[in-house]
Amino acid sequence: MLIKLYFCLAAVLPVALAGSTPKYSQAAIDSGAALAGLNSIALLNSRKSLGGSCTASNLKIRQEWRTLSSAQRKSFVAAVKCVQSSPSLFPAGQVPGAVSLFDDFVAVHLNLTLFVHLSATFLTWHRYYLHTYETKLQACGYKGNLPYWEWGYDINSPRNSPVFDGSDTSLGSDGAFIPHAGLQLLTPGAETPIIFAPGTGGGCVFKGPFKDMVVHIGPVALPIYGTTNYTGQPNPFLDNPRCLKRDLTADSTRRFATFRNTTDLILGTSTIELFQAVMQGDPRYTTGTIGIHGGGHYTISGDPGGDPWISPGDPAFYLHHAQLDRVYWIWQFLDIANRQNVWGTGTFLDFPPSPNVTLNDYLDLGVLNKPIQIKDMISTVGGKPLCYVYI
Ligand SMILES: *[C@@H]1O[C@H](CO)[C@@H](O)[C@H](O)[C@H]1NC(C)=O
Ligand SMILES: *[C@@H]1O[C@H](CO)[C@@H](O)[C@H](O)[C@H]1NC(C)=O
Ligand SMILES: *[C@@H]1O[C@H](CO)[C@@H](O)[C@H](O)[C@H]1NC(C)=O
Ligand SMILES: *[C@@H]1O[C@H](CO)[C@@H](O)[C@H](O)[C@H]1NC(C)=O
Ligand SMILES: [Cu+2]
Repeated sequence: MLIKLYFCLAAVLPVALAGSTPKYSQAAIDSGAALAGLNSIALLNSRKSLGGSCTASNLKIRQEWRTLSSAQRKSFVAAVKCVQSSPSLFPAGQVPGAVSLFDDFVAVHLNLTLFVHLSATFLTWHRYYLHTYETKLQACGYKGNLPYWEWGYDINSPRNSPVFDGSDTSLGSDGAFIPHAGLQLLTPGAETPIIFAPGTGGGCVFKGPFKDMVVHIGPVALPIYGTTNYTGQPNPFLDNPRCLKRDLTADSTRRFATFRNTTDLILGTSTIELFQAVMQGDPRYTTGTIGIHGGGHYTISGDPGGDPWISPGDPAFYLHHAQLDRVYWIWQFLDIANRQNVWGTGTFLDFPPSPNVTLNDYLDLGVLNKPIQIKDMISTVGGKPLCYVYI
C-alpha cells in the first residue's frame, strides 16, 4: 500500500530540479499525468520570462475545452458564428469563396500552405495565425481566450469527446455515418501508404453547433477513401457551397496523438530541427508516421478537415492547432534559453530550395494581419504582442 502510494506520488509529482527535466514512469506518461506535470513546469518558467507589454496582470490563459464552463463554451461558439457572419477583408470579387471573415482564414492558409508546413515557419506562422483568429473572436465580443483540444483524452472515442459530442456545448457532432473504406495516406516520399481503419462519420455534421454551417472554399486535395488519390476543385478560391463533413477517426488518435506520443515528442527532442520534424512526421527524418500534427488532423478528417490546404475551414482546426502550440510552448519553456531559434528554409520540404529562414524574417498573414518578425512569435509571453500561457 505504502509502496504503491509512493510510486504513484513519484510519478505525478516528480521533483523539478532546476534545469533538468524529471523522469516519469510509463504509466504517468500514458495517463497524461506526465504531460500535466510538464505543463506545470512550463507555466512556472514562463511566468519568470514575461517581457515587453506582458505582465502578470494582463497574462492570458488558454484552457482545455472541457475545463471551460458551459457558458464559456457557448460564448466561444457564438463568437465563431460571429466571425462566420463578419464581412471578408478581401477586396470585393478577389476571392469569391471568401464569403466571410472566417473564409478569409481558410483562403490565406490555402494560399500559403507550401510555405508554412514542413518549413522553418510552421510553428511560428501558426502561432501568429491562431493569435489573429483569437483577436477576431474577441472583437466579436468573446471575453475568453482560444481553447485547446487535448486529443489524449479522446483516443477511445472522439465521437463522445466534449469537443464533438453534438451537444450545445460542443463544436458539433461527428459526420453522419456513411459506410466507407479507410483513409490511405501516401506521405511525401513514402512507398507504402499509412492505412487507417474507417472513421465513424463521413457525412455532414448532423447535430449541435455548426450542423448547418456552409463550407465555401476548396477542396484542394481531399483524400478519396480506399485509395491514395485525392480530389479537388480546379480553382479552389471559387465559392463551392457545401455542408461541413467530419469523419472522426479514432485509429488516427490512437496511433499518432496519444499522451505518450505527445510526451515522447517533448521529452525526446532537444533541437527545434527535430522537434518540428517529429511533430509533423517529416519524411526526411521519420517514416510511417504523421506525427501528432497529422494525428489530430486525421482524427477530425472529412471536408474540409481532412484536406491539408483548407483544414481551417472546420472550426475544430483552431482547437487542434492550439494544442500543437501548447506542446511547442511546453517544449520551449522546459529549456527556454536554448529553444528560441528557428531551423530550416521557407518552403515545403525545401522544395523548391530556398534560403534559410532567420528570426528577422517576416511572417505573412495576407489580409488577416500585418507582417510580423518571427522573433516576436518565439515567446508567448514576449509581449510583442503575445501574452498567454496554457494551463
Ligand atoms: C496569396 O499570396 C500572394 C503573395 O503573398 C498575394 O499577393 C495574394 O494576394 C494572396 N492571395 C490570397 C487569396 O490570400
Ligand atoms: C488514382 O489516380 C490514378 C492517376 O490519376 C489513376 O490511374 C487510378 O486509376 C486512380 N486510382 C483509383 C483507385 O481511383
Ligand atoms: C503513439 O502512442 C501509442 C501508445 O499510446 C503507441 O502504440 C504508438 O506506437 C505511438 N506512435 C508513435 C508514432 O510513436
Ligand atoms: C542553412 O542552415 C543549414 C543548417 O544549419 C546550414 O548547414 C547551411 O549552411 C545554411 N545555409 C546557408 C546558405 O547559410
Ligand atoms: Cu496549417
